[in-house]
Amino acid sequence: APPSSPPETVIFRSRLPDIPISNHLPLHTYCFEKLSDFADNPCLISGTSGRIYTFAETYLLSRRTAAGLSSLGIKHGDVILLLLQNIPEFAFAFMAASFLGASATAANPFSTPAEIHKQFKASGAKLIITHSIFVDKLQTGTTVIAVDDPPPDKSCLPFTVLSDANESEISELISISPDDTVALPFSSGTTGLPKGVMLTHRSMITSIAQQVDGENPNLFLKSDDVVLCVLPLFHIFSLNFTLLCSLRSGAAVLTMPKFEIEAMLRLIQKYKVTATAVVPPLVLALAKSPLLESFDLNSIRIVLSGAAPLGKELQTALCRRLPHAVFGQGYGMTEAGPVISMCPAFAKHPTEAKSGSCGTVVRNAELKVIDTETGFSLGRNKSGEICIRGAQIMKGYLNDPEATLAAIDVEGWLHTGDVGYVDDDDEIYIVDRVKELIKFKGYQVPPAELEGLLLSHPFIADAAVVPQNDEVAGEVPVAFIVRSKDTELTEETVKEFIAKQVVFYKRLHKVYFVHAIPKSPSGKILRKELRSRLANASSL
Ligand code: 4UV
Repeated sequence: APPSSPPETVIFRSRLPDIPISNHLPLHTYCFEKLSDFADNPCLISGTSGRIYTFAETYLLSRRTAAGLSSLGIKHGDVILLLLQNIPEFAFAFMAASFLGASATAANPFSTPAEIHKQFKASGAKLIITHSIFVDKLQTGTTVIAVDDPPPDKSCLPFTVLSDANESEISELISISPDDTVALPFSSGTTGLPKGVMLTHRSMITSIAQQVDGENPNLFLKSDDVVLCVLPLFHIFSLNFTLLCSLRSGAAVLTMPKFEIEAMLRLIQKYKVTATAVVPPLVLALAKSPLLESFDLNSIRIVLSGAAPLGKELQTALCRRLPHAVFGQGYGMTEAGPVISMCPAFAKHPTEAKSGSCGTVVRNAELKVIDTETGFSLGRNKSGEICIRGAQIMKGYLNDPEATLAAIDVEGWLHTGDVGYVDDDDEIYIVDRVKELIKFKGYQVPPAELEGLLLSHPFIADAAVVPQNDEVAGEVPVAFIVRSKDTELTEETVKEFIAKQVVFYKRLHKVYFVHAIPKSPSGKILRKELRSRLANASSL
């Protein structure tokens, strides 16, 4: 054959066999399917108040919350916005939306009013659930429910309007299709602005089952596990692994509203935490903190790192400090449902995973690696763009068929924008990214959003934002800027201009003034060139 004809597609699969997955069910039915096995076990533990909700109580409160939402007019197909830190009410509200055939979109409560409003508008949300301290960030005219005592002068309702509702009033007539959206996280994907990612009942169940179902689950969680929920539930990693995989498995979830190392170690010791999801900066904090010596952390058996690349040295350093734990990585992407690969050493019958690998592709899914230039499929040990296919991936972007088509091709492959390879043992390694996305401590920073803000400044003629490597955050956003003719503009002014408008992790860390932004003939910013200028500091 001529050299240019496409080679046969090499498809990589899990080391584990496929399993039957009950993805015809609604998500809440699936998550509470084995309720009677552990009804009286702890399900949600509030790390702040110490209040414990059993599985039976969690189920009841989720249904009451659904009845309350329904009485406020929320119905099948509607969206509610959760602006919450990690607290048990997050779980009640999320499951409640599922009961109604509605969906939940969650945002970072530390976002600016403008950022929240954008997501509120784009998602078409009908109601917001938040903490009273964040009510001032919201525009009036929406139904707002505060989980704590609502401020007296504000027109918001207390959470009891939901949690005291009569669960028997949920309509029996709601018919939920597996293809209905149940979660609507926002992600910028491989390009552009944040978009609503439609994760359906089918996709979420598939993703959870790929991890915790079957005779030999890839991620073995048990009903006596206590899972620490310190990563924010508004991000898909924590929502999927910490909350939903635990609900399905009968494990308890210990919620912590914000990361603080000493408080976290105290909670791990007190509740004998057995599993936790972490991001690389948290691993760094744990590996370096002298406080670790003062606490008994021997209960921990699973530490799952994800959302950003984890250095081998860091992995080794933490392993040394937590000798009883299995430490491995998962690799995911919001649009992928989210889990793409998982450490096989977390399985009930574990197999080895090498340091630095992101594990093997999840079961009931297919993964391929393609040449970034030709799109041709690549074999083992060759780096290219990772693509994933299976029932777990998103239905598409909300109200954006064009972006959906660019993300998922006609054969059903989701193109991740991540560059990686699969080795001889089926283990996956991520080595680079061809997409625009910047990850600050695992948080998404979409360059297009910052570039849009920069271009709105009267003294800025052109701008590009790219990642710069950073020891603590992994990456930080930095800007290249072309000043408008005859204007004065300092680095500080630019940084402040952005800082006022965005959540803390999107702030610019450096501004480089240049004469022109390098672009392709079609006008695309040549980000690779800017990144290599950063790597080669003398060319700045
Ligand atoms: O869309 P997103 O913010 O989504 C995530 C989801 C991560 C995970 C990880 C393990 C799980 O078990 C799980 O449930 C969810 O981060 O960002 C997606 C991009 O983050 C980078 C990569 O560029 C993705 O496309 N990323 C995520 N995990 C890793 C990673 C990793 N382990 N190593 C390197 N990069």
